[in-house]
Amino acid sequence: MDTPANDFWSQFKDGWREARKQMGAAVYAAVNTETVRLAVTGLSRAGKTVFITSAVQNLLAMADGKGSLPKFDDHGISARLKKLGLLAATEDAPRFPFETNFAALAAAAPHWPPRTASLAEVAIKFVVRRRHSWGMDLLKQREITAEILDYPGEWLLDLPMLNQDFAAWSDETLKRMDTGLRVEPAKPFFDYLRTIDPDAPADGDVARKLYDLYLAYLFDARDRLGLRYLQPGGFLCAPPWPKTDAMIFAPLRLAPGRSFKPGSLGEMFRNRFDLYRTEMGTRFFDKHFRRFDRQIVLVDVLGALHGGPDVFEDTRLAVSRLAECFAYGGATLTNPFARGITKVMFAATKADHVPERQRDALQILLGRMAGGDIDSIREARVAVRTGALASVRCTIDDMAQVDGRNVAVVRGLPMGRDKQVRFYPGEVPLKPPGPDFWTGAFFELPVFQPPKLDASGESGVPHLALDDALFYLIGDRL
Ligand SMILES: Nc1nc2c(ncn2[C@@H]2O[C@H](COP(=O)(O)OP(=O)(O)OP(=O)(O)O)[C@@H](O)[C@H]2O)c(=O)[nH]1
Ligand SMILES: [Mg+2]
Repeated sequence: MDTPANDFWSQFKDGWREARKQMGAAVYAAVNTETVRLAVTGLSRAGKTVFITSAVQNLLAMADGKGSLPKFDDHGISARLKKLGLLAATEDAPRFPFETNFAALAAAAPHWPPRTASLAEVAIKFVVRRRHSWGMDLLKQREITAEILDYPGEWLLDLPMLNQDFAAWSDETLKRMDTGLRVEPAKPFFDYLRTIDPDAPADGDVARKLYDLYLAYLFDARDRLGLRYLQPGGFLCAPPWPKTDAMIFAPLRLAPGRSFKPGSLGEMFRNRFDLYRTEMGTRFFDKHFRRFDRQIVLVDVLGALHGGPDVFEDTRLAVSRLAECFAYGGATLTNPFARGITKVMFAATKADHVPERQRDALQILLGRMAGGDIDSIREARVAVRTGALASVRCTIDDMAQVDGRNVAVVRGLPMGRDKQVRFYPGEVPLKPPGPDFWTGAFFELPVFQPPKLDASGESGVPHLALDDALFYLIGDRL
């Protein structure tokens, strides 16, 4: 019979059951869930998007027992993996278009995913059986979420700008524009700049013309000459905020230590530069980069060798400036890498362009390009290593006769051709090369077609040492 006392008692029991359930869920979450955040860093065209696409597909295939990431099998991770899946987008960033990127690689006519135009994130949830559960149900399994961010490589080079004022940035930028390969595309900008007085009253038309000429130089240097150290990155690839007139500025020639007249062009550009830095700092680096605890810095070392001495030096400078940011992160207030990074890996990408013997050379060369910077990162007690990898292996190793000698080459299908060819890419130097190197044999670097993939993705994507990199970066958390 229902009495008020019985009623009270059953409500109390329901409430208690619900509270226990919630407490259990909270304890489970506290003990068994964690997140590892991996930043895939690299200049434009370094191979970030392809790396993430191949990593995700190979993790999915590994979870299906396809042995696509042997290092994870060797360390028993695949055997302990109970479930792996992609999570929906969060409100922080749009979801990485993994399915579309993979569909491009696995199409009947395989092609590469397009340049990245804005940021996107993919989160992968792993459910793994614990090694030891000490007989407790609560400790049987853990859930680890790996968050990976993709973004246009151009933005990355705004990082060194965060610590510079307008005068220092202008000075450095104009000096760089006045040397080597840059001189020629920068000429129209310099010709106009010479006619400008930074102290003259701000004039919208002059500002716009300077900006347009500077922008034309940036695009020409990137697209025709393959240069990479180009700032601000948000000029080459729209930044993550609505574009306004405040983004119209360019470097100016300034006498050291001099301040601008109020209302002058110089003052206007300085204010806009400061606003740009603040926006890039808060909307991209602070919001997205600060949260990362693992970093992989992808470097197209072969592309840099192929591009010649200026492109190589450009890449070396960029690697070194980025490495500085990891090493001295704690010292600078505005540094987005200041917090929490515990592991960094520098990896030379597209290693399938060279035969096996040369892949070690590629890794050594990259280590020497970063040089002392890697030591400083270590001194800052961050684990760091180098590697050479191909996210999508498009070639196989072969032999060919070059100048009457038998040499190791790679064989693959260049994009748009119908027959495979053998490629002898030249010798990868073990350290940043001197002038003699550049007068020698041309270092070839064709764009290979991705291999035919099974469109369901079940068997994963062939790669070189992608498992080493992923295992180093997140294996310990699994
Ligand atoms: N052969 C080969 N080519 C690769 C590999 N990874 C990348 N590439 C080539 O490099 C190009 C650039 O790769 P992406 O992953 O789009 O580069 P990204 O760093 O995302 O470039 P942005 O989006 O412009 O910043 C691809 O279109 C391929 O031509 C690889 O593992 N092997
Ligand atoms: Mg990309």
